[in-house]
Amino acid sequence: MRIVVPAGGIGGARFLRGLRAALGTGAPTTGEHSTESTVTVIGNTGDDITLFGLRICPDLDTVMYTLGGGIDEERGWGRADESFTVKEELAAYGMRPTWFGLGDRDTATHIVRAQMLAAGYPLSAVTEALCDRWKPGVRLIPMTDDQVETHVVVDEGEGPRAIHFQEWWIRHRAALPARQIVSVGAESSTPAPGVLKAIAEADAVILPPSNPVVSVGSVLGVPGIRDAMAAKTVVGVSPIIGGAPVRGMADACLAAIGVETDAGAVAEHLGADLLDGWLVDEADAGTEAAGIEVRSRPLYMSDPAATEALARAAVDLAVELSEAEG
Ligand code: FO1
Repeated sequence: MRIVVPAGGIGGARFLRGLRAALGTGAPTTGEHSTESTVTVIGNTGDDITLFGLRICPDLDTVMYTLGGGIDEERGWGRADESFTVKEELAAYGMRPTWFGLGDRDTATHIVRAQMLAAGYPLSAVTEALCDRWKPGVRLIPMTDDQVETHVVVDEGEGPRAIHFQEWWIRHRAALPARQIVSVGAESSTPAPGVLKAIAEADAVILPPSNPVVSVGSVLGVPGIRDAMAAKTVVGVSPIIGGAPVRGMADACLAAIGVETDAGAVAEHLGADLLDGWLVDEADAGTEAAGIEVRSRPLYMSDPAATEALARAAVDLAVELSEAEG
């Protein structure tokens, strides 16, 4: 099977580990794809930020490290066995910002990326080069090679102002009410090379339990991607269980766009023209969303076996629905 997955950070990366196991693709050791199944990940780049002359791509790196075996499991982002000496030295020079967790090992990734971008390589080529080392066992393509950044409009009393998503997310823990979430540059961006082809050739598209606004939403916001996906069988996994996000602060993002933090409301937000199937947790059994086949099953990715079973269930539902569509 050829599966395409628009993915964001931690939840999406963990789901992809289960999907890779469920399909038996790309064992990271050999880096080879098994002949029968492939997974193409369309990575969110809206989280990207330029700091200290480095281009940092959190969601691309989280997928690459998680599937390549370099992730810090406890944090869910950045490298295992990490240190923060460069961060401390920058702070000693009075460099701003100090709120971003710039790891020493992670900095090597940012230097390679900054150097290749400066040499004129597009982000998709940089990502391919970085993945040559990590061998994630999936094909990882950024949603676009153009610069698209998620900025958040907040008002701390002196009137509305936009701050970068990372500042809102890390410095303010998304606690500053977001009046608007803007994907700066999205409207003039184009899908990266290979994105539309991968979608056209896919047997199914699976939306992982990533943030539906700033991760999956950002990918869908690149002109052309949502329409291409809507033409395929699409199954999503709810990132909301029992009215709360499983991890992260998707509720703060959903509030910003006026969508209720509810498994059914997120499915309806994504739209029946896009979604064919939607997996919700047993806590949300009975959820209905017009025009969408909703099924309930355990959604917590509590261990690798549970994650693989969840991914298998998503694939099975996609096969069932695509056969039903005929
Ligand atoms: N998330 C944090 O909560 N605190 C951090 O200091 C932090 C640093 C960081 C560095 C590199 C990287 O790839 C990700 C990092 N993240 C951090 C996660 C990042 O904010 C992601 O964009 C979110 O997890 C949303 O996907």
